[in-house]
Amino acid sequence: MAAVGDARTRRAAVREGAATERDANAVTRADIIRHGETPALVDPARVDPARVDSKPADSALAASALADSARVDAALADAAPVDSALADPPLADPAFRADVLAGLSRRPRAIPARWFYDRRGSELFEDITRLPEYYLTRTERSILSAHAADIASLTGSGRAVVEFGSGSSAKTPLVLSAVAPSAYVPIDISGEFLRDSVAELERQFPKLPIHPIEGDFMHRLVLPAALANQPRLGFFPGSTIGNMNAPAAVDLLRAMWETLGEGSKLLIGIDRIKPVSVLIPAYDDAQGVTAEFNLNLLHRINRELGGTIPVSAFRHVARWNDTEARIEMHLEATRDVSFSVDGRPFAISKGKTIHTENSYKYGPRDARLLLRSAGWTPIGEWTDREGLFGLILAEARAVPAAP
Ligand code: SAH
Ligand code: AVI
Repeated sequence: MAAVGDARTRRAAVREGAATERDANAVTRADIIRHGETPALVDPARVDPARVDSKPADSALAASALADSARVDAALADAAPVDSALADPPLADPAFRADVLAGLSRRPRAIPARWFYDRRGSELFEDITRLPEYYLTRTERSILSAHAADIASLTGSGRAVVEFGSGSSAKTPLVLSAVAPSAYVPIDISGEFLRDSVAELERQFPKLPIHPIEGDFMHRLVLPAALANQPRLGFFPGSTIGNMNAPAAVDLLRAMWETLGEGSKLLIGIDRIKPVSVLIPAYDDAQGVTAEFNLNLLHRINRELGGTIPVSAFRHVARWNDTEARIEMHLEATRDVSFSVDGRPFAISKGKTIHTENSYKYGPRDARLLLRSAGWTPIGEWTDREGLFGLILAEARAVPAAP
């Protein structure tokens, strides 16, 4: 696992390199569009109120946009050495505060998994992807490498590639090299990490227009105007769709359909159901990296929301829920604990948990049905020799009337 110091040094180097090597065009390409900024990402006219129940209230969104703005301004002015920049207390996202306070107040306690991904969380996820037990990343990469030409023959070239939850964009070059895209739009909630990833991609693809978007892909998006009239290919790797329950997954896939438009294609990675003896170690590895990833959520709450959570009083738990076909991650109190978050008192008894993540697994037919439920017709499917992981190419078609 990379030490924090090493990662910081590497990222500082990436930033410095990007600053000195970018040409004027690259500087433009590296500018990140934030959720709610011009060009608007949320198109209120297209938001279906029936699907926004779990979204932040308007006031929270407005406050969130302000906090985002301040955070990114601070990041853009980031000429200071990385260590001193990190010494500044991070600004709290009001949506994070609202989700944590609500999640600790309800029973069972649960906090949405998207809040794992602050900078440290994104770095820890990268460490997870290199673990021997975490078969998902290397398997999906091997499928992509083996079938890039088949995929490209079905997608054709010249599409704008829009990646949802792009993270380090580590798998992206495999796709970009195969499909000769007209543009690339990475979307991620983890802004600093997104910036670093884009800087690396710019070096590898110096002529490719890149339009990064920092934001929550659960909200309806409007793509940058530069993509108007360009055919689109959505890319949603890593089985991130598995971190949503079925209704949320269908909502997201439908929103992607509408964002990308009829005739678009979607290349999506979906992890498959397999023996528990393989699944549990993937989410509870011997080195304890996944435990650190899970516990980082508590550190983040302490850092950003003035929390007083005694992190050492919690342990990482990964369990298979067979009825729901999902891995669950929890943080279990190992003793009775009391703490406050944002000035509000909480208590958790020994043995009780905070549910922090679901990772749903799908059989091949289930995965295709999930896509069809949202208007995506599968047109290609690839897997590895052991059938651990599925990669599906689907097309956005108008759904025919039922017989
Ligand atoms: N696509 C990469 C990373 C997967 S990790 C891969 O296949 O390895 C999941 C990524 O999705 C993280 O980078 C995280 O920051 C991002 N993410 C999670 N929830 C999100 C949300 N609601 N909106 C935008 N990005 C999100
Ligand atoms: C990003 N997502 C698909 C990962 C997963 O496998 O559910 C997140 C993760 N959680 C623990 N390990 C990895």
